[in-house]
Amino acid sequence: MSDPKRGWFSRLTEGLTRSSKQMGEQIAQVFVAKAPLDQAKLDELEEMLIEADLGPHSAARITARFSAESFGKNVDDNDIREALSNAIGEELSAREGVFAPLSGPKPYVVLFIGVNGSGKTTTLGKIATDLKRQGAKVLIVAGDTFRAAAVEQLKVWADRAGADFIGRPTGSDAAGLAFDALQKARDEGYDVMLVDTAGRLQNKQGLMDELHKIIRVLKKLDPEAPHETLLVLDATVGRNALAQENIFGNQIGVSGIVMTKLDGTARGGVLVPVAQASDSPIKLIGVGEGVDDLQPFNARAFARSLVGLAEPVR
Ligand SMILES: Nc1nc2c(ncn2[C@@H]2O[C@H](COP(=O)(O)OP(=O)(O)O)[C@@H](O)[C@H]2O)c(=O)[nH]1
Ligand SMILES: [Mg+2]
Repeated sequence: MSDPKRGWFSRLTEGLTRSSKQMGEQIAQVFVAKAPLDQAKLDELEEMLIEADLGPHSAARITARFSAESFGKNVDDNDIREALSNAIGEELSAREGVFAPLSGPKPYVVLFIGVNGSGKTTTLGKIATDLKRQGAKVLIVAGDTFRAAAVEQLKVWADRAGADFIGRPTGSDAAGLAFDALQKARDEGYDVMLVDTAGRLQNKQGLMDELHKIIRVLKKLDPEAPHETLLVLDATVGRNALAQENIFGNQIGVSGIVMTKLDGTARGGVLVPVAQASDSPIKLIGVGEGVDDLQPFNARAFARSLVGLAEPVR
């Protein structure tokens, strides 16, 4: 469980420890002694970034940025990490997005999509809790009608958050539920409506069809809805996250990405190629299972954590 006294940055850093420790050791090896920063070393750096799941394109660009950094005479391990984190941070800074449901129209409809186990329900629960703390009127919609356990799990989150909840028996039509929920949210003046969805149906096309149908019926009531479609990706699946981004991004359309489980993986580097490949920015990151373990994505902080540097100075 999360300890609120510990900052999210330390949770992120600890989570990425395996990535950053590995990277740290490799950095030390590559840049050992004070030999000049030659092409061979840059090639090794690029290779190391690829091994850390950053992907060939991002690795090449980051290496190019890194090589443009200037180094003093007595370069040490820390200087190298600083330079590398700068290069990664610059690469990602344009990929930061803001999730601000209370600044938009009401009811602000947020759709959570992604494969089973990626963290949709948990992320929705964390967001609901945060919005309730801010005094918002929140409606949670149990759009994963495929599995009974999914509805139960979401209800627990709703109760804990103090948010209102609308669900139907297993096997009910998710789009019909979403339509009725939006009607209710409008009639009753909700600020935000959070819609959970299934991550798997009988087959992939079935799932895509269902998501399209949910979006279609929401638009009947509000052409702007959903105001946000958050794709939830699990960092621990490594480069599979890229394939998922590709499928959901192309077939459904995504307005922001949430990357979860950065607290427990050596594969957090995959956030970089996902951010590069996606048309939509990274908005939030999950750094644990607890309510407070969801944070706005900060490129610089992420980059520092990835290379094993201490908390950024604010
Ligand atoms: N460590 C960790 N676990 C997470 C995070 N987000 C979700 N989980 C866990 O991942 C599992 C699947 O999450 P769930 O929300 O049910 O995924 P869904 O199938 O997409 O709805 C659950 O055990 C969650 O507690 C995270 O950021 N960190
Ligand atoms: Mg779920």
